[in-house]
Amino acid sequence: MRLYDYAASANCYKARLLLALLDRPYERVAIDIFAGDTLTDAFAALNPARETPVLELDDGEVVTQSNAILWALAEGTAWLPGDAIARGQVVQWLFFEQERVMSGIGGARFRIITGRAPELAQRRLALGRSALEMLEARLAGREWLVGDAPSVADVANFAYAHVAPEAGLEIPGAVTSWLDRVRALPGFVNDLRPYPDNARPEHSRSIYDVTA
Ligand SMILES: N[C@@H](CCC(=O)N[C@@H](CS)C(=O)NCC(=O)O)C(=O)O
Repeated sequence: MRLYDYAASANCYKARLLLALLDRPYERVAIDIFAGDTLTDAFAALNPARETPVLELDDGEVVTQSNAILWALAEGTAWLPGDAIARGQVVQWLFFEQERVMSGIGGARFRIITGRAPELAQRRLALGRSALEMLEARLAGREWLVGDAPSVADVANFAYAHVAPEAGLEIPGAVTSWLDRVRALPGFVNDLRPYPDNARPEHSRSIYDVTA
């Protein structure tokens, strides 16, 4: 199993975190998304969206989209409940993560740290703030996002929620306690790297330099 992966991407960190929690061995293929590594024909053949992470199985099957990777890896483990409603709620929080946590917190943090698109960064920041408020409301009085055990819903949402202060966002109390519960899980790792210099627009060749 191979993970095409960028060390400073929290979408990629999600996959690395679940693999660590599951204690599953894998080969890590470093993709420098700001040095043009996703702009090659070879990478487009792997993922036409030119994004990391990409999981490639030993039989050649490929899964893209970080939360789809979490789902595929978690099937049959304690990280994905068996009950239909609980599974529906896990999907609910995976979509929430992409719509609000990644787009809001992650989108704002990326643009603020690397000095890109200030107006868009402010809109993303407002979305990120509302995401934290919604997480706070969900987590008040409960330990995990779904049911009474940790699941991939927690892994996915942890990835960008824990770096919210790097976008200038304050993490509220119930979310802080939940982040600490995730950090205390056996096998937990945090190998998310800071954005390097070549993430700044004047040095960068990535999909962000040809789109927004
Ligand atoms: N919805 C996708 C988003 C993936 C994504 O945005 N990946 C970024 C890194 S966080 C990327 O690889 N960008 C490629 C580039 O900038 O060239 C997912 O969850 O996997």
